[in-house]
Amino acid sequence: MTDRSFLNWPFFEQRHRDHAERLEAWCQENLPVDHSDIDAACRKLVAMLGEAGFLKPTAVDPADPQPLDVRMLCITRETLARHDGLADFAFAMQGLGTGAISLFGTPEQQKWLDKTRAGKALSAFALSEPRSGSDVANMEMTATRDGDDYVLSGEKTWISNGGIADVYCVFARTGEAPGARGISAFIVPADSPGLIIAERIDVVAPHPLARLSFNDVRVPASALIGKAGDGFKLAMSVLDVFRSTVGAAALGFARRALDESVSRVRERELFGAPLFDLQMVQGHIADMALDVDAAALLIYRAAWTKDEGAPRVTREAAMAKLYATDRAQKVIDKAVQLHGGDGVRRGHIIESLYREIRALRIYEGASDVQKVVIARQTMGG
Ligand code: COS
Repeated sequence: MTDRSFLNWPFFEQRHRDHAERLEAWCQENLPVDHSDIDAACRKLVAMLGEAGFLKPTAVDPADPQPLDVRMLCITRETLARHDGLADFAFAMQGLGTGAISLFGTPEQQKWLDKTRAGKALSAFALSEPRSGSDVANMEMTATRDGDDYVLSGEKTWISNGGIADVYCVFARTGEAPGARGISAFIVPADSPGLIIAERIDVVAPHPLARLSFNDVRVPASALIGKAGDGFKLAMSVLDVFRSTVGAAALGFARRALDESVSRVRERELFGAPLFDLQMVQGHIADMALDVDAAALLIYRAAWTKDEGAPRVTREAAMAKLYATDRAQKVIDKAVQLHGGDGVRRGHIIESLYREIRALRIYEGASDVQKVVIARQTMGG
């Protein structure tokens, strides 16, 4: 049985605890889903989560726009990840893909949110390019003003939900200034002429992922999110919200690995006694439990700080993501060790956690970038 005592921490309000209960019960009944067709599984998960009302926290309600509840996002990701990594992915992309529209969209643009919150449209966040991942300010894709339109040309890659999304939030260079100050964000429907799925990318923990090619894709000027030239800050503001939630997903994977390991060392006998009787095994379990709790504290500190109205949580979110993803990797590696051969047996839960966790140290700001962010914030710059 997983430890859920953290829900009593003062970071939470009763609505978070109630939500966690409802979601846990739903997960036990509905997850995991069959992953044999990843695209179909993701579409199904979005529809199921939407129907059950669990996608509502991913975006603001256009009829009653309140700030995003980051604690709710984190609790949801942690819980889903503990049951099914693909369910967490499907949930997370509905939020990341629409984050810019939630935070900066006009009422007209926010009409997309009615669909994504209901699970009737899938969204994606298109920031990275073949030659600019960590160095966002160096992106090459262009959006050129042409009368009442913008024309987008270039490539985006590593785009989660690429190939199955209905709408993309795309960042491109509009040239107001060099570097970070000359980038803008656009809403691009997937069926826009000239938008091509150039390549589907297969990774160790499969999920829909693609390289996209924009061949003179024309969008109306009304597709611009926020002001022209503000795209970099807008992307960073979205990542400020969603980076803590990546940490929360890692926390869910780590908690599952810990839970499985606790059962394993209780049940498995070695040298005539339970595995847990070995002090070296007790050391592993202690390290894992400590890493899980410390990660949870950083994640829910960041989420609470944002929910309390802090305009930026760049430092807190970077710490939460860096620590939770790096430590979850270690927790899961220990779980593999404690499970012996089963830990690497294809299809075993620990084997799938081992594959799932790795990408989280790379996407939405690699661990190395988080260190740069934390160091700069600590130095006051
Ligand atoms: N919120 C709001 N504004 C922010 C911000 C944030 N979190 N972070 C930076 N800004 C602002 C800065 O204040 C600065 O504004 P001014 O020009 O008015 O001074 C501007 O944005 C540029 O910031 P900075 O100089 O720090 O930009 P850098 O090019 O040095 O970028 C890093 C710094 C590396 C931190 C940034 O590019 C980054 O986070 N990279 C990782 C991106 C990522 O997550 N990629 C994965 C894609 S999603 S899977």
